[in-house]
Amino acid sequence: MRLIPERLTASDLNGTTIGTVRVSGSGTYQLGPLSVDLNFEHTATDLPAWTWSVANAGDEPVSVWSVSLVLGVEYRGPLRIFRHGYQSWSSCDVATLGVHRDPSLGNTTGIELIQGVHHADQRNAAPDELRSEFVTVLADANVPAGPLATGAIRIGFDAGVDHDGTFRLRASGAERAELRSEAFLGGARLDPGVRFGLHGVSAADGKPSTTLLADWARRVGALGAARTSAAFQVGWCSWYHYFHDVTEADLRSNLAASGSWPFDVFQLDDGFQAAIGDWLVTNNKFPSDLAGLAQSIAAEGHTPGLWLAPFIAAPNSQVVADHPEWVATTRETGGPLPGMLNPPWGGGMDGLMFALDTTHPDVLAHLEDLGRQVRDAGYDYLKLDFTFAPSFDGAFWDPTMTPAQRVRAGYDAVRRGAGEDAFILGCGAPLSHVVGVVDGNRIGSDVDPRWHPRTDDDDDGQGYPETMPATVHAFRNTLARSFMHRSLWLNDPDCVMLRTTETDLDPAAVRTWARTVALSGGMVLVSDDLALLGPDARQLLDEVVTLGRAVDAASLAMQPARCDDLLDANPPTTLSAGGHELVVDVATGHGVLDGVPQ
Ligand code: 9PG
Repeated sequence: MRLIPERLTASDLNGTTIGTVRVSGSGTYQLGPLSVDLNFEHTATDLPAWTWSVANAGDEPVSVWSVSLVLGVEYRGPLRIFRHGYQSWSSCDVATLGVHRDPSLGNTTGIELIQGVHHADQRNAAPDELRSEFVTVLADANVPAGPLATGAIRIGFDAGVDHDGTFRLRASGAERAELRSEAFLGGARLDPGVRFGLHGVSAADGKPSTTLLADWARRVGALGAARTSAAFQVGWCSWYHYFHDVTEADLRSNLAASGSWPFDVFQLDDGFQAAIGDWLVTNNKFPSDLAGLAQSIAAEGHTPGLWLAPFIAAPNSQVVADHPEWVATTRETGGPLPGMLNPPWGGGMDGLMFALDTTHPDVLAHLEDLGRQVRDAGYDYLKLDFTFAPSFDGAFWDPTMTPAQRVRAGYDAVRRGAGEDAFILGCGAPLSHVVGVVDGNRIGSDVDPRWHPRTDDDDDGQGYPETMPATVHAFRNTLARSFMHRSLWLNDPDCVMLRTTETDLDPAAVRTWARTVALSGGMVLVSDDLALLGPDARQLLDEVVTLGRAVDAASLAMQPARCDDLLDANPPTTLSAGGHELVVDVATGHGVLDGVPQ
């Protein structure tokens, strides 16, 4: 396979091409009013690596949608691409050019924001196009199956805090394709005379795919000052047993039973708040206030943890009533910009939430204050959820900021308030935006007390069935993103559920998922009513923690878990770490660890 730089192209907010120019090495290229400085780095291979920037050399502001370097791809078919998902819940898989299609084309609801949840660019992909966010791997017929196979090419952006990086692959002829390396600015306004630094891109080959990805993550983590040194996390989370219905009595009964369990963090999830957006006031299921709950958790010797969705707010929340100007607006009507639809939240518009404008100084001050207040209330562990919301296309107070900068500004504000020593867990987080600000990050969709999605729980024509709550979906991403652990953050594969009653997971699938979490080296949070757990569950957790700690230590020593069939199976089946190997039958959720059926 070969990658050959061919041309630069840029488009504006309307999707109109600003300019396209052939590329012949490093230099300055004019694309209409835009001037792109492109510098190829000399590498040991003949694979491209470059740094670049874009400036507005004209007299008028330009709203830049994207700037791309298009690479020609010469390959022997079929051509596979590792599609890396945009945010925590977005699915990662392997697709074949000409066979699979982009999930945006399967969204028949007409609601573009659904695509915005799972891609940097919320507009439809082209019909023949496959895309991957932040990083990708290409493998052609010359790349055999197997853990030691080489020949694949990995290409990735160095960072994603100032703008997203998207790879788009499409056929261009017989055994010829184009790979567009797109710096996605999302319509950010570039004023005359302003230069915007774009994140560098580099390609590599010569090693197994999983090693190439681990090398990339280490580079990105080092460049982005990733927060990778937090302690191994073991804890409890209220969500996957109680969901929205959690009460203070539920929290307290589990707290009372937690003394003999090896939990540090004890995290209250969604369901305590007066409204989405009104985080400091508890609802009538929680007679105590936040500080009182934290005191009770700390009194049992645990670190209080709290869930927040700080960048969205319910239409009927106090925060929106007090500060309607804090809500981002749509470009079309100037009305409030939707940030999420989740019917159980209600909120005055049947679960439609508004996105806060994280470019507005007052919103950032509010987020900083929120971080400080929850910390002062006693919560040292914060799970920040649905944080993709400010990345949606809309009108924002500061139109020069990109979607990535809007999300990052929100995280940075919460971090300023919460302090350097708070543990911040990203969730629903665009992965590239949060390197260097989160300590942990959810890397897959929600588990559920079942292996497969509910049969009556299809995705209503949204086009993203692999992101529906189901343990198999969390399993898929845990394998696909195992290489990130301790390079970009601590991976949160999502909770283990140990109960064997009040669940549709059979006991073998319970054990398999628990062992998957262990072998990933990632965070271990239990999400059961502890009253349902007996000695078997406790023994399983102890084994998971022991194995998880060992894999985590190896990950810190730059030996993260590997998924050796990442490009060979969909979903992959095999996770290896610390001399152990888990092979899972994804149809049943039953696994074999080191030859022993679970
Ligand atoms: C709380 C939960 C838990 C969970 C998070 C997140 O409507 N939705 O599309 C939707 C997606 C994800 C989701 C909930 C709803 O889960 O991942 O751990 O904190 O929020 O609401």
